[in-house]
Amino acid sequence: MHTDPGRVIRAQAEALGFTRVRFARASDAPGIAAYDAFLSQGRHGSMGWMVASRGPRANPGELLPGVRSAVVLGVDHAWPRPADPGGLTGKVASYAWGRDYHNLVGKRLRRLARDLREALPDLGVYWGVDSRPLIERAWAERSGMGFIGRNCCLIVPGQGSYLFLAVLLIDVDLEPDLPRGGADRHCGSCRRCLDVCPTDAFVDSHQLDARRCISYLTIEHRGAIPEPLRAGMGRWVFGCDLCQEVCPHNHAPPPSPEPDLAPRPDHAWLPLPALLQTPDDVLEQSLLGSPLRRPGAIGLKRNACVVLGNLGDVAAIPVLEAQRHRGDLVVEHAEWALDRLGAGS
Ligand code: B12
Ligand code: SF4
Ligand code: SF4
Repeated sequence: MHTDPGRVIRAQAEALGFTRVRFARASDAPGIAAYDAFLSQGRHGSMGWMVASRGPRANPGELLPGVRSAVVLGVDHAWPRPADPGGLTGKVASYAWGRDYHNLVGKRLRRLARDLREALPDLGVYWGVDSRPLIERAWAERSGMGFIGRNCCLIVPGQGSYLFLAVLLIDVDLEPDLPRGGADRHCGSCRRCLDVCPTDAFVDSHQLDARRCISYLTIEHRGAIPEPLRAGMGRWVFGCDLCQEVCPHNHAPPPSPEPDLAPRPDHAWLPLPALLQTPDDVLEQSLLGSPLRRPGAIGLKRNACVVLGNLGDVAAIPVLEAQRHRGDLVVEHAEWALDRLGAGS
């Protein structure tokens, strides 16, 4: 058995395909002041779980009694965007082109935790990716993996933000890696992300109102998309990458080593008429194992109607009219799109 837990953990994490491995002290939780400010302004919208899970986000000891250190892990996911097929297609955020990262990273974390318990039998471990109560970007910032850009993303200077984050808490001390300093040091006078956001979701640098963010509206939000924000969605049918696409740190991201994250056919640009014509259950079945499944068939069809309205192509009229028989919120979004195309009833 190796005696230095840091070396064991780093070696095992790298062997499992984590492209970035950093350590941070975990005596308290980073980022909780920003988190509380976000909640107190209601910027989480309908993501009520963010309120419910505030406690353990602030106190990692609730997740792992005796916690001492955090292992912050990253997986690069950048693949080149497939060429725009044009026509009646909608744009998908790049993180969602391939296999669902919750599965991919989650499986690896489970394996890592198991391997570590074998190598270091007394080790206490708690791990999470995305859905567990950990403010991952703040942990990543503390570990020096990168800095928080004005666009709120964790950016590795010069290598960009196209990476998934995960955190593993452990109950032994590790030599912490150092943070990279103040956020402004790396954004300088650049404000491209703040200027490009089509729905004005940034309240200020490092502060997002999720209720206005296309990512929230198209993925997390379950009801109608507020009308004033629909035109700003443009072609984004699932998520949005604009504030990352314009970032100079993302001009040449390291290519992802994960074939599973490569774009699946039609998953970077969704063919919208086909999506609307597919029965809901068949659509959901076809998206098993993809992040695209999260909004459900109704959410995806709602989004597709908005994008078809924004595309301004009258070829979409028949497929939008065919939604009128539905008894859910897709109908109202189809009517909105038809109005925009000059074909309202
Ligand atoms: C809720 C959520 C969302 C919400 C709200 C996003 C938000 N900005 O708060 C919505 C649905 C809008 C969303 C969108 C996206 N998300 Co999201 N999301 C989350 C989730 C589950 C929680 C985030 C959270 O707690 N937000 C509350 C705010 C206050 O916290 P925060 O932004 O994470 O971090 C702040 C604090 O840490 C504080 N802070 C801490 N230390 C420091 C230090 C300094 C110097 C400063 C100034 C600030 C600061 O400022 C940070 C920035 O606001 C995390 C996973 C997780 N468990 O953390 C993923 C996560 C943040 N999302 C992720 C991704 C990929 C996205 C999208 C890019 C997806 C897309 N393409 O559509 C967009 C990006 C939108 C954007 N510009 O932020 C990745 C980010 C990877 C990265 N490199 O940053 C995460 C980490 C998931 C993962 N496991 O990889 N997301
Ligand atoms: S993801 Fe898109 S909508 Fe959300 S803040 Fe960034 S640019 Fe704005
Ligand atoms: S676009 Fe500019 S301001 Fe925004 S995160 Fe990147 S460097 Fe910072």
